[in-house]
Amino acid sequence: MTQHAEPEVHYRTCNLCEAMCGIAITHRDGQIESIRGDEQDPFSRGHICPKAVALKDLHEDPDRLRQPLLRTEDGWREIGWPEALDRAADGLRAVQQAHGRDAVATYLGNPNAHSLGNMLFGRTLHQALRSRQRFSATSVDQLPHHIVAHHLFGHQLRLPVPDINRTDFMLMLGANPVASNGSLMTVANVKQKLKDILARGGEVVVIDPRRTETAEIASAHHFIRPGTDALLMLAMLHEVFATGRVKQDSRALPLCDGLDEIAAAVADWPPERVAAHTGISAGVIRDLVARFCAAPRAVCYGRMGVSVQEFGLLTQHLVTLFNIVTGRLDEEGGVMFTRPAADILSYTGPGRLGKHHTRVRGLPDFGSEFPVSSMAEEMLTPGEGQIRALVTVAGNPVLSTPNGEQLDRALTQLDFMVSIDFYLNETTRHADLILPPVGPLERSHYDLVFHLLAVHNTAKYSPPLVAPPEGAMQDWQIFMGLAERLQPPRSLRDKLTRAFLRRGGPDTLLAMMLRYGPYGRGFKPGGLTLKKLRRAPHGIDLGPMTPSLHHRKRRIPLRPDFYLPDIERLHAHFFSGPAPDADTALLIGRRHVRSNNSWLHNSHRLVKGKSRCTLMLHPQHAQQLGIRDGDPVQVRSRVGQVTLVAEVTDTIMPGVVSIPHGWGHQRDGVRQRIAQANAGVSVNDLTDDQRIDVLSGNAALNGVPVTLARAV
Ligand SMILES: Nc1nc2c(c(=O)[nH]1)N[C@H]1C(S)=C(S)[C@@H](COP(=O)(O)OP(=O)(O)OC[C@H]3O[C@@H](n4cnc5c(=O)[nH]c(N)nc54)[C@H](O)[C@@H]3O)O[C@H]1N2
Ligand SMILES: Nc1nc2c(c(=O)[nH]1)N[C@H]1C(S)=C(S)[C@@H](COP(=O)(O)OP(=O)(O)OC[C@H]3O[C@@H](n4cnc5c(=O)[nH]c(N)nc54)[C@H](O)[C@@H]3O)O[C@H]1N2
Ligand code: SF4
Ligand SMILES: [Mo]
Repeated sequence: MTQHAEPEVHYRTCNLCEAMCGIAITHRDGQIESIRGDEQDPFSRGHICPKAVALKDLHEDPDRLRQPLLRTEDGWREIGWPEALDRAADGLRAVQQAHGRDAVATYLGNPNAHSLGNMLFGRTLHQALRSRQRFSATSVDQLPHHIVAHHLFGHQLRLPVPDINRTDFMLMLGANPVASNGSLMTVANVKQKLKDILARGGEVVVIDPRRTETAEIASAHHFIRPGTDALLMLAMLHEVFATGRVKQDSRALPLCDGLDEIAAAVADWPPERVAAHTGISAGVIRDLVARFCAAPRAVCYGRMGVSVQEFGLLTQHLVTLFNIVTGRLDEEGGVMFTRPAADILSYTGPGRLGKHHTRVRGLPDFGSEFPVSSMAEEMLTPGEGQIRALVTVAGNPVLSTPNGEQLDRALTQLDFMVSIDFYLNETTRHADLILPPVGPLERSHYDLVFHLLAVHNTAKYSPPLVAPPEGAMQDWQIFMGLAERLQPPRSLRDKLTRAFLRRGGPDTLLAMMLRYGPYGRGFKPGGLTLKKLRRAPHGIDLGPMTPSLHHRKRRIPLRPDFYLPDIERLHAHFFSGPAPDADTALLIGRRHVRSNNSWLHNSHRLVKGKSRCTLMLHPQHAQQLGIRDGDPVQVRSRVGQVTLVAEVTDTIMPGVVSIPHGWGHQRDGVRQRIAQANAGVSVNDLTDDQRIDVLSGNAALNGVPVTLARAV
């Protein structure tokens, strides 16, 4: 390489959120000059959001760790990789030898899903530890979606995706894609796609306790009282049956078993019954159903906001049923299944619910993971089976899981902790060792997960922008390094497999998956291969989603036996439980396009300007409490309290308040200078680990009862 290299353009996919935007990075010898949207990317066609440029900040961030850190009495000390891996394995082994395998837990955070190596090699780490105590961010997010997919479609990852490109009516509950850029619906430039629906004469209807950025561009928005979406969906289903709008001649309905029981169950739920609880009038509900059913192509999309509530799983099931009975499953413009080039479904188990239960609260596992709401109590409650050590990978559960303060405390009591992460943050500051992988531009990229969830089939591979520094390790190499020390190969076969994996890495596995995927032809010529993808740096178009259910000759069990009893719980909760206290407000979260969970706050260009970590409340509500815009407000819940600035706005439903998550960087020992200067407070110091959806174990982060007072 010469010192005065010519600028080069590197094409890749942004890995920061689910939208899979193609980016073009101009650089000289790896020094980034600019990042812009790649117009030739067949999926995103030039779209990017403000976060893409933060990839440069992340790449260059002096606070990003590049060398393993060992905790010593005099503070952190940088050490070499072999020593770090030896120490990490020794520490984990010692805990397992003294207290059993399950004494070591793992927590996998969100960025794992955005990394090819982590997706393919995560199992290496789990197999080496052989512990049942596995947790992840899934149970503070989309666990209900996986369980419904597992029950109805036979695999936790067979997730139906809204066909936003071709629909005429999009009904959205608990999603704010204009801020989040879409979720379990990978779509670039979602704002334009929603506008396109309106432009072709269609409708976009948003059901949300806040008039969000998405609601602002929708044709209609209705406030809903947090946590009542299951009631609304029951009434909507009632209306479909009561008015004879069940679409018998659709593709999916004849495949379903259990529809009669469902019809009988919703018969008791006319819209009048739920109007007061939801805050949506019977007339609006009836009209909504009529318009939805009349639209040639329509889709109901329920996301994060309805997963993370006390009836999250029931709600997601009812959303899916609503799409089925109105003839929108597996139909153009409804919800459809994708055909990704690398078939991750066959690489992953179908999922199983309740094979094991947690020790303290008896919560079910799903897909061999326990609900993360139970992680702290499993550390704090003494006895056989107590968690005494933890490995975190790409996660920040102190800020991202309910009752973060309790977890913060629990982590100080562990015998040993290892964090695989490139930041010293609120969680990793408790580790004995931090093992930092290379940054995202220093590794190859292929979206195993998000191609699966994408509204249009494409495939794209990106090589690393720059080679990682000498000796640096990727996540998957760290997993292998630990596995080799924890479980030395026992047979020649083991040795050979490991050698193959170590040499080939994720790219070799990807190449095989492509060859044997739906567009591959094995080793015969003509199929889709990694070599072909390497020659197409913008990615390749594989066409729109197509109907697929009829190919599978499989029935769809609607599982009334599992879901209908939860309607009784719903009934008891809303109709025979104690009336809500007049002084309590209901807390919900929110996302902002310049933020990304807890970990992009160290980019000046993303956090600059007015603090976004505010408490939103309605003017009437504020007036009752004597709170004015800009006042400090103390917010209390069963588990904790925080003080932050009020943002008085009529975009939120009266009686509801909103705080974004991922903030609260004031904790001692964090090393992210820009984030610390823009600390905010953590909403998860208010959310309650005991508030869960008991059917799935998912955290109920929304609708948390809180009280407010002007702080003095
Ligand atoms: N900019 C940005 N983008 C992101 C992220 C980020 O942090 N920042 N995070 C990424 C991740 S990990 C995910 S999972 C996705 C999530 O993406 P989305 O699923 O779009 O989630 P949110 O943007 O949080 O929107 C959830 C909405 O639910 C509403 N809501 C809250 N409670 C209720 C309720 O009881 N009923 C109804 N109907 N609505 C309710 C909230 O007001 C909010 O508008 O975003 C991803 N993209
Ligand atoms: N109250 C409330 N809480 C929420 C939410 C909410 O809406 N409201 N949203 C929930 C949702 S949807 C999610 S997904 C979770 C997210 O929860 P987590 O996944 O626990 O948290 P993140 O903030 O995504 O933390 C990601 C961590 O990964 C590190 N990292 C980034 N890239 C890599 C990498 O390639 N390798 C490694 N090893 N580390 C990396 C970052 O430094 C950071 O420490 O939060 C949840 N918590
Ligand atoms: S929308 Fe998501 S994928 Fe696209 S540029 Fe922004 S962060 Fe990256
Ligand atoms: Mo998420």
